[in-house]
Amino acid sequence: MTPSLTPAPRDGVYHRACNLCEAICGLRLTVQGGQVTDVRGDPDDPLSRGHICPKGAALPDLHADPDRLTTPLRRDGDTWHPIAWDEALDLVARRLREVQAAHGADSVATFQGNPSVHNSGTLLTAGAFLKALGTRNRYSATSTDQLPHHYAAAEMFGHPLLLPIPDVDRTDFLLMLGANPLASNGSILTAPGMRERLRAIRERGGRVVLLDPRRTESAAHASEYHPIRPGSDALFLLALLHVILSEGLARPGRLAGFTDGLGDLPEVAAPYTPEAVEAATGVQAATTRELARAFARAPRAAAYGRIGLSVQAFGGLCQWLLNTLNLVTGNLDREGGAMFPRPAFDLLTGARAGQTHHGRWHSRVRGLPEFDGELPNAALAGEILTPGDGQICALVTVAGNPVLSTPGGQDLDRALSTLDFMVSIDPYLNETTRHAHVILPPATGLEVEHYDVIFHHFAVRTTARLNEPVFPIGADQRFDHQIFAGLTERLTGKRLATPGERLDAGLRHGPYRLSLDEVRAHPHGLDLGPMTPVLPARLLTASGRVQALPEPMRRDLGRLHATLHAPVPPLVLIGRRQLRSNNSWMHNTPRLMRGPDRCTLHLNPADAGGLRSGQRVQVTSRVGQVTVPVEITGDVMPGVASLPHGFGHARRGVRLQVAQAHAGVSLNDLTDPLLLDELTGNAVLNGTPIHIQPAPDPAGTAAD
Ligand SMILES: Nc1nc2c(c(=O)[nH]1)N[C@H]1C(S)=C(S)[C@@H](COP(=O)(O)OP(=O)(O)OC[C@H]3O[C@@H](n4cnc5c(=O)[nH]c(N)nc54)[C@H](O)[C@@H]3O)O[C@H]1N2
Ligand SMILES: Nc1nc2c(c(=O)[nH]1)N[C@H]1C(S)=C(S)[C@@H](COP(=O)(O)OP(=O)(O)OC[C@H]3O[C@@H](n4cnc5c(=O)[nH]c(N)nc54)[C@H](O)[C@@H]3O)O[C@H]1N2
Ligand code: SF4
Ligand SMILES: [Mo]
Repeated sequence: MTPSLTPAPRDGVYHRACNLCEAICGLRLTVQGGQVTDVRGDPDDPLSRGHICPKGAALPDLHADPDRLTTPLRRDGDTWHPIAWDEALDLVARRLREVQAAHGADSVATFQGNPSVHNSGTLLTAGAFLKALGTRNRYSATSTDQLPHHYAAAEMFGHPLLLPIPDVDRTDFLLMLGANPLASNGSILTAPGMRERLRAIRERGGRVVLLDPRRTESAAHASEYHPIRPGSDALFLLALLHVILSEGLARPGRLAGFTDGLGDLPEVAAPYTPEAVEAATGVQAATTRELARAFARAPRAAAYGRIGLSVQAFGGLCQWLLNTLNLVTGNLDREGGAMFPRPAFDLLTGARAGQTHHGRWHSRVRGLPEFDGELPNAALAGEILTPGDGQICALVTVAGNPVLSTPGGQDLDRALSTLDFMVSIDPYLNETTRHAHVILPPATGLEVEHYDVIFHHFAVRTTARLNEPVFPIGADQRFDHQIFAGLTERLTGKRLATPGERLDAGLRHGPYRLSLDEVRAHPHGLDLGPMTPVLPARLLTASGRVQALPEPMRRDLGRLHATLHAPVPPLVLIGRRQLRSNNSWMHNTPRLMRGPDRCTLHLNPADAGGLRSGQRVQVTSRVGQVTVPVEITGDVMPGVASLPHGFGHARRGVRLQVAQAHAGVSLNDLTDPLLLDELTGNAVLNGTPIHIQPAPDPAGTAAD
């Protein structure tokens, strides 16, 4: 079916931020003859200062994409029929209520994916709809991403969003683990143009140290790079802490006046000498010792770790330890250290101590605890497939593609085909939404008015920017917020506040007492200055004090200690983000897919056996098997292989022509849903034990 043509934009120059990733770069778009003829970085954006990446330039392509859906679709067997919006919303509300009436409120599950935080309309309205459903089966990308950051923040500072952000523009020492901002453009670190920001640290005499199992694109812009064994970072961080504490290098300064638990840290770190962790981490003891001393002595230093430290078995401990390193060296809440942004729309306005909960309920099958109202998404397939009271019979997905993005994706793929009802609010017919009975496709990208509610909370500089739409929408299109308002009204009879009303109220009550109109009047963004210290006033712990050694972390150390002498699997698999990719989507954009296929397995020469680059290999894990071309490279350390996530588009019924031509395989057909960071419930997506063998020769001439 051909999508309806969306109306052409007016000619002119538009300024708005790219909403594809956390860098939120200001863009300058020129429209001539109804076409976007030029996209470049906006040099007047006070945060991004002209930065742009290839994805930002490809943003207008979404609108020309013939596979993008604009009208609701209803599935009848394998056939999709367009239906009218009112009919679609009525049908969805009725079916969800029917399932809940028959099987209970929790029989409907919800999954919210990554772009729902990149669209303020979705962010500010989806919650009310999900709440109206009243289900405890809520899932989101959080538990395959940054749950350990939130967990550590809640335990130490009292709120999941009190996330310390490395003040990269003023630091003298950036210690970075498991992050690749040159490919990802930064995460829980909104600092567009990290290449220049890293160069500036080096040019002012500072030091950038990177630890990663792979010599990444970011390694080239660091002062030094050290390989580290996947999943061993908590041991390494404890060894740093041990050196700092045992050599009298700790100087928490002002923070000591409102921090509990500092006195217990030396004993906790005692077993983890650099020598004791050397074998497990692969980092030489002398290196660890030198790094600890230099970090502690640097005038201003920040320790930062992202996905690589989060989607692993000790994610919660890693994020606690990073915060603790910053804390004991006096770098927390200090310029050039790790600081807490205070954005103009501040989600902490009105927050009270003790509101975050953990373990109030548990998943039915595996007994996994909720965190802040959500269950680990590694549990979702099992909850659908396991019969009994409380089984999930219906699913709502919002801006997510969990078949490709969650561990053991092929189980979920199978599970989704058994549901009584599924609805996806998503502009594409992809690996997940193909299982839906109804797809409600929202307007997206440059069509949407957007304010970055979330990412200003992670930004190295406080700015505020309202992004006006470039493309008008057609009469048959709807925004996410209209879809959620329509569904909520049908379920509750209540009208939802519009995103504009919510934004205006939030800005007025925020720390700068702005209004939406004031922000709108600054099309390049309003500059509100650098981060400033906010503790102890911003703390939301019950005690009103920082907790340096939360009890759940102390307890979890036993689990970590057991790994010190555990056998190391011969080969483990990690992920690989790529600049021209965006999780599981944007693979349908021809200009981003040019060049050789990128879904390849990187393997160190020491692990290659007789394999040659280009040869196809079977990769097998406990849960699955895929066949991919191999690339032999010294960039991954021995014993580690790497494969990008978000591919695997060859599934039947998917409507993504370009992506299907570069289908690749899904990394998450290999990741194991049984492996979790037991402390937080986050999925373990890196460090998966695998073995490889040459793929059988298609011509049948292979030895076996
Ligand atoms: N093995 C492995 N797995 C991973 C990761 C990894 O590093 N390794 N990374 C994890 C991380 S960090 C994340 S965040 C997740 C991401 O995984 P998901 O949260 O599942 O998100 P995406 O794969 O980005 O899929 C986004 C979906 O949103 C739709 N969409 C785009 N724009 C809009 C919009 O404006 N409105 C609506 N309603 N829908 C929209 C797209 O069509 C697409 O279907 O993957 C995780 N999975
Ligand atoms: N181009 C592009 N940009 C993106 C995305 C995308 O898909 N494409 N996704 C966006 C999203 S949703 C997110 S959450 C961010 C993520 O942002 P980042 O975390 O910066 O992204 P990654 O490139 O996955 O970096 C993680 C690094 O951890 C390393 N690693 C893996 N296992 C371990 C380990 O056990 N220990 C250590 N020390 N390192 C390890 C990997 O080799 C990798 O280099 O990126 C965002 N930006
Ligand atoms: S870095 Fe991120 S926000 Fe900036 S242009 Fe690229 S995708 Fe968009
Ligand atoms: Mo993410």
